Amino acid sequence: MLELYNTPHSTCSQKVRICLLEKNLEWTDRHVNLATKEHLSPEYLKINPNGVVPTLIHDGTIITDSSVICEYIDEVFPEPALAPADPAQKAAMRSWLRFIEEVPTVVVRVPSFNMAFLPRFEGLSVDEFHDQQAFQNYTISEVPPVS
Ligand SMILES: N[C@@H](CCC(=O)N[C@@H](CS)C(=O)NCC(=O)O)C(=O)O
Repeated sequence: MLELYNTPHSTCSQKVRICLLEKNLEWTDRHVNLATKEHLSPEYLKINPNGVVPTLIHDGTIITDSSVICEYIDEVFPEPALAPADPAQKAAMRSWLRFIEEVPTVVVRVPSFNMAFLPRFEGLSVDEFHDQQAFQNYTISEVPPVS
């Protein structure tokens, strides 16, 4: 069974959904609501201590990080192959994956944050801002260690 914890507008989630679609795989959509900070809940942090989407659970095995998930899916479900077999071409594919992670994903984070999250903080005092944030109801010791 494939379960994808993801968010519709998240580009990292979209990457994995495209991969699942290309493979014609059946998967269960586990919607994570970033607006209500579900990704920072103790339950979600147990499966992804980084507190980000997406996370794949395949028959109980947890895989995090969108590019790692895509490569995992491609290896476990080899047909149709998405990654090239040739090592040099595979290296080029990985360069593009890394470029996407390090350049456009990072660049889009600022306007995304400004549009999606900043309005929620407007007019809050520092104390109100702290009260509104995650981790307010549980201590850091409850966050599971990265294994
Ligand atoms: N390197 C990670 C990045 C994941 C990531 O940053 N996800 C974003 C959505 S695209 C997220 O969950 N953001 C929530 C937050 O930062 O609070 C991946 O590719 O899976």
